[in-house]
This record gives sequence, C-alpha cells and structure tokens, in this order.
Amino acid sequence: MNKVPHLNKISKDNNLNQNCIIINPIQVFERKKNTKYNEEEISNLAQNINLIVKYQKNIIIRKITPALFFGKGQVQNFKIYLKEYSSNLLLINSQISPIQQRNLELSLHCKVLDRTGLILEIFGERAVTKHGKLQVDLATLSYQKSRLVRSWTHLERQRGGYGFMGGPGERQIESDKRQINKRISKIKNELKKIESNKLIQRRNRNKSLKPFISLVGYTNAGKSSIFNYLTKENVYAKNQLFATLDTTMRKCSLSYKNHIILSDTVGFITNLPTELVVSFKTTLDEIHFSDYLLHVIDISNPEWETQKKTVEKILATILGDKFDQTKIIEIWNKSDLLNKENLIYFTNVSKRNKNTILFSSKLKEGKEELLNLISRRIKKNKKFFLFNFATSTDSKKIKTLL
Ligand SMILES: Nc1nc2c(ncn2[C@@H]2O[C@H](COP(=O)(O)OP(=O)(O)OP(=O)(O)O)[C@@H](O)[C@H]2O)c(=O)[nH]1
Ligand SMILES: [Mg+2]
Repeated sequence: MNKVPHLNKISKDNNLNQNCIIINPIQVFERKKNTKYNEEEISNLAQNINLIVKYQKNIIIRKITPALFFGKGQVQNFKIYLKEYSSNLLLINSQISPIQQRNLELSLHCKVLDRTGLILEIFGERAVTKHGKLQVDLATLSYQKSRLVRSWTHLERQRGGYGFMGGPGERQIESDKRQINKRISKIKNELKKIESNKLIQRRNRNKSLKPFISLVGYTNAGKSSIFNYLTKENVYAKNQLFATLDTTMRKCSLSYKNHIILSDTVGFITNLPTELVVSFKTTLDEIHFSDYLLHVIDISNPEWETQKKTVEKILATILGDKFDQTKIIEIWNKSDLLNKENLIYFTNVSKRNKNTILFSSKLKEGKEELLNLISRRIKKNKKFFLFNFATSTDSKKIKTLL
C-alpha cells in the first residue's frame, strides 16, 4: 500500500501550523471571470501543508511591476492584512520572480511563497519512495538555485533552517549555490541508477506484449480510486491534492483469460511547476510508453473543462510530437455528484461520444463499459495481434490464422 508515513510530521515537529494570507493576482482582462474555484484550490493547497488561511484577497493587477510584482500601495495594504491577521507568511497564487520575492520579503518582513514554491512544498511532504523523494529534492533545488533568497522549502525545514527573513549575504548565496550544485549532481547520479532499473523493467514489460495503460488527470479527479476499483488494489486515495506521487502498476483483468497492465500516477494542476515536470521525467515517462491513456475527469467540478484543457496541455508538453489524441479514453468520474438534470445531459453526451465513459468509482458504475471500450480498442490495434490472438476464443478464427 502506498502509505504517507511522514505526512504532517515535519510540520508538527517544527510547529509549523502557521497563519497565512493568500493573495490572488488577477489580470485586468480576467476581472469578470469567476474566481471562486481558484480561491478554493489555493486554499486547499495551503491547508494541505497545515497552513491556516486567515484571509484571502483578489488583487487586480493592471501592470506587473518588475521589482514587487504588485503596486506599492497594494504592498502597503498587505502589511496591514498581515498585522491584522497575525500572519507572517504571504502566499501569492501566481509565479513571481526571485527578485520580486526578495523585495516583497524585505519590505513586508515576512516569508513570501509563490504558487510554485507551495506546490513544491506539498510534493516534499507527499513523497514516499526514494525515487519520489529524489525527484522532489531535485525540483526544489533547481527552484532554490534560481532564488536569491533561501526558500521556505521542505529541504530548508528538514535542516531546521525555517523562519529566516530576507536573504543571506552575497557571499553566502555563492557558497549556497555551490552546495546546491553539488547536491544536484549527487541526486542526478542516484536518479540515473534508479532510471536504468526502470528501463529494464520497461523492456521486460514490452516483451510481455500486454497492453500498458496509464491513468492520467487533474489532481483529486479520482485516478487512484478508479485504479483500486479496477485492479482490486488498495493504493492511497484521499480527498487531498497530490495524494499520489509515485507510479504503481498492477494487472487489470479484461476477460477471464487475459489482462492489461494499469498504471496510476501523479496528478496534474494548473501551472504545474516546470521544475517538477523536468524532475519527474522518469515517473512521467510511463505516460510516454503507454498504449492508451485513461484521462480521468471530475465531471462534477464546475471547472472540469478548464481542468481537462490543463491536463491536455501538460500531456502535449510531456509527449511533444508523440501526443496522440486517439490514444485517450475519457473517464467522466464522480457522476454520483451530478444533479438530475446534469446527469441526464452527461449521460446523453457520453453515449454519443465514442471515447467517453460516464463513471462513478464511488457507486462502482461504468467498469464494464470501460473494459469493453478498452477491449474494442485493443482488438483493432495491430500491435496487439498476438495478444488478441491468444485471447480469442473463436476457434475457427484461430484455425484460419494458423
Ligand atoms: N463522490 C465521489 N467521490 C469520488 C469518486 N472517485 C473518487 N472520489 C473521491 O475523490 C477524492 C480523490 O480521489 P483520489 O482517487 O485520491 O484522486 P486522485 O486523482 O488519485 O488524486 P491525486 O493522487 O491527488 O492526483 C477522494 O476523496 C475519493 O474518495 C466518485 O466517483 N464519486
Ligand atoms: Mg492518486
């Protein structure tokens, strides 16, 4: 089972149940957009690492200033909020430059974390296996390297260095950077070893000629729940963003005679830090080598279309010119949460769409339709000639083929 043994441990040990304030920068052209879901999402992300969100505010950005990101007046207001809500951590729901981060920290006398930093934090707490941990450490170090200030990250906290404000002096930064480079090359070497083992596993898997299928999708869409349901496994599935960080593979029976290999992996999110995409290369490589992708979509989420586009965009980045829309089967999950009207609508649309299955892992609905669709796809696929041949129960067909 995919346990999360050290979840919350670091926070509790270091007494990090800390107040924070969230600022959502909104560009002028986006001001009419409904931001409710974004606000909820960043708040959930913060609570995931035991931060106590005291106050959250949307700020309209007319022009991003190179020094502070925000206008001076806005930054003055942040000072007031921080004092009023006894917080010494400011979360910015966007990516800011290292210089902007440093200047904000200096002028607000508090720690500033941007969206990338926050996601890295969560990954740092979730990583369980050695492989997962190394990949997160690599991403965090690459992020830190670009910062002039030492960041408030899980690595820093593990060293007990949490809580400093501003940044170390230039000399310190240089020696920090040298140290970081050393650690990066050490991690890269360790990762290489793990990767060569994975390559051997992948080669063996290819030899077995079994179709290899990966579950992909936005974080919290229900991938692990579906994985457990289809494989009778018990991997960690929880109402928590980035519950899964490592890839798990199991057999999933298609018929009484044969099976496919199903893989559950890390979820995606809007603005997934590039550091993570790069560092999680081996984990995400499983997607590269998949014969089909089951794109799990939480159809009950009002933002499902945006989430779907986000996932497709990240897939296109990972797969490059290998991105093949025809490999994707969409699982419209959490149908149990739809109201009557939407349920009728989505049932009709999914029936018309050949690549979509309406699903509820909670009510255990949709499995048969999904496995039938996968079987039909495999049957049409020349690559699986031998697989189909071996599973065919039609003896006449077998004789003609012989
Ligand atoms: N109501 C309902 N809840 C579901 C369904 N499928 C999953 N969930 C819930 O959704 C939450 C997230 O499920 P997971 O399976 O962990 O989601 P995931 O996509 O693996 O998430 P990450 O690993 O964080 O990317 C859990 O609380 C599940 O119980 C469903 O069909 N209906
Ligand atoms: Mg999961």
